[in-house]
Amino acid sequence: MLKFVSDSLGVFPLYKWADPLGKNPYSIMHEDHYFPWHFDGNEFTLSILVQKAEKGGLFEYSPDLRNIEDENFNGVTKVLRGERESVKSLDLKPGDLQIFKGRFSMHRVTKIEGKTSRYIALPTYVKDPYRVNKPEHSKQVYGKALPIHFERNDIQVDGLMD
Ligand SMILES: O=C(O)CCC(=O)C(=O)O
Ligand SMILES: [Fe+2]
Repeated sequence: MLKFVSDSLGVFPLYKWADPLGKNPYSIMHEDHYFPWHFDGNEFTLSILVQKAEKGGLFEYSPDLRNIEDENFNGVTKVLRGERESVKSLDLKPGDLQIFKGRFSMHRVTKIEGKTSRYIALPTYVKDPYRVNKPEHSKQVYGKALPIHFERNDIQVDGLMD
């Protein structure tokens, strides 16, 4: 899988993420759950949808909204205010496989409507085999931070805020 992702992206070397909470997550979203706009702590994520919501649960993203030279707060603000110009929306089918650059492309999952939960697998990949999420980021996404998140908090990543 690592070789497949590395070859697909043309990124060498590529590593599985060291973050114990973020390295191999899956997400289960029930009715009314949504995942708000965010950037990831890791560069790349592969996703495979396992079960689709009856309605909603769309993966939306703004491709390459920021890069390591430019946080593009202007562009981020526009998307957060609801401007749709740079936003793409994917109504994934079970079995669909994506590789996305979640550190640079702001993304979200829209609200799940109806009783069918959305299941998705989300293995994660990085350029730096050592670093992990910032403690605050880990708390927000996974509900807790572990000692490793504090121990590795000071590592300079790529200059982006989070
Ligand atoms: O569920 C998805 O499609 C995206 C999940 C996501 O953005 C994340 O886990 O950081
Ligand atoms: Fe994400």
